[in-house]
Amino acid sequence: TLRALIFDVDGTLAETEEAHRSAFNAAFVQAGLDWFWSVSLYTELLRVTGGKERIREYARRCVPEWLQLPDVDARIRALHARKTALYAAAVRAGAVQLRPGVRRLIDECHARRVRMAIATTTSEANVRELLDGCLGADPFDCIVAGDAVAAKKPAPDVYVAVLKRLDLSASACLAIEDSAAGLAAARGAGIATLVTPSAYTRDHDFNGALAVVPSLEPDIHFDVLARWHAGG
Ligand code: XBP
Ligand code: MG
Repeated sequence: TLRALIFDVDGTLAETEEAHRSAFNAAFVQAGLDWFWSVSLYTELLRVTGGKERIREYARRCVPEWLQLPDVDARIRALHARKTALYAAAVRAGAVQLRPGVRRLIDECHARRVRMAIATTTSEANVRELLDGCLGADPFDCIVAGDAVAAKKPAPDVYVAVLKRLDLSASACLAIEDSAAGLAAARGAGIATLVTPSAYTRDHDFNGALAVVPSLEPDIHFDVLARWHAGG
């Protein structure tokens, strides 16, 4: 039986990536860099999960000489800290909303005493900003963030950590993801996965998903997920 839903955050609970992209670009300006991530470039860069890892990947591709600076790790950390502060301010200003059906599905789980958790690549601070701003409550048993584990998605680490924190087996859970990396992470931990592609992940390959639906609304009720999860 289905005992818990495990949610991804970016792209799944909310379309956050435009706010992330704007925050990256503003951080570059503030740091005096003439870097700019367009929608099409960001679509490619998103295949590298994690903001710090994404900055490094961009530099590797487009400004390799920058990577030769002696204190490059500290520069990446500082850039990313600046980006995180800008992102938090944007979320507080109302720049992101929950995707359709998310609040309803959370309420359904709550009413049925189905447990809920978060498995994300972003930071716990970013998740808390989003929950405070969009949900006004924290219905999740646990939140496992990218920097809390050894390897980010597509590695299964965040999902393995969530299963341990919930003290549930993979077969008792269902993950909800929006990206190929997220799907690989959940599947790597043995968890059946529903995919709701987001604006930036429509072209990803979702082979191996339990189902792929454009949105949780109007059809994806908890009872539907429980039936799919049971194989019926
Ligand atoms: C989300 C990410 C994150 C966000 C930015 O992946 O890859 O890096 O884009 O957040 P997923 P940070 O939805 O698969 O968890 O800058 O805090 O990393
Ligand atoms: Mg995601």
